[in-house]
Amino acid sequence: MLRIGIGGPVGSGKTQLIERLLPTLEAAGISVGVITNDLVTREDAERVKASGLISPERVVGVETGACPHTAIREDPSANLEAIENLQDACGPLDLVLIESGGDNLSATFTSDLVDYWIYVIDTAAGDDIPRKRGLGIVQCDLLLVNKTDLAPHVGASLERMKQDLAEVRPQRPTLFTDLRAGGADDVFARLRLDVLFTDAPA
Ligand SMILES: Nc1nc2c(ncn2[C@@H]2O[C@H](COP(=O)(O)OP(=O)(O)O)[C@@H](O)[C@H]2O)c(=O)[nH]1
Ligand SMILES: [Mg+2]
Repeated sequence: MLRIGIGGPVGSGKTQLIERLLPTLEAAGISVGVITNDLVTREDAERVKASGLISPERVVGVETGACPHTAIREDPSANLEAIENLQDACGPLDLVLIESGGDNLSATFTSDLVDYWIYVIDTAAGDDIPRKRGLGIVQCDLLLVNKTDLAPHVGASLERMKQDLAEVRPQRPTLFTDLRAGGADDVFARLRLDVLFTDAPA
């Protein structure tokens, strides 16, 4: 079973990414579980459960308490337990998506918890974000710059972000997405290339 982490600041589009990926994963015959981390609620889990995109029993919400990054880095035990429970209840699973509670730009996932991780930022947070070289942006396996549709409205230059990211993470992939209007086909294509070896058509 493959474990993919999804991190990034609050509101960047992490849950939206999951909602966009689920139909594509299902169409590809990939058996999926979802774990969300929220500070003191299970908001995101409830939202995904209610989406109709996945059987509700395949979605688990973890309450992380004070520091969201602790649950994905220093002490992932609550998430590891949630994965085990999901596997017992709904397995065998091919893939578990683990959404981190939104946190600062330095949040990273431990390899004890995930095999691969995606970091999501958005253009509305400013086009100088890549240059700040947060650990999430520099170290993630796949970076998404989401909300490209908002860039013109907030004066963010996608060109500048592209150039900065080529410098900040020269060897690693970045995708620009509009997850509200568009699907996540290019994200799925990238995952297929990097970690999901399926026979699904491109
Ligand atoms: N305009 C626009 N809004 C988006 C996009 N992706 C997500 N959103 C919206 O941004 C808000 C936060 O998204 P969400 O997935 O909940 O963020 P999370 O906190 O990272 O999980 C929601 O209202 C989404 O509908 C996008 O590409 N463009
Ligand atoms: Mg969320």
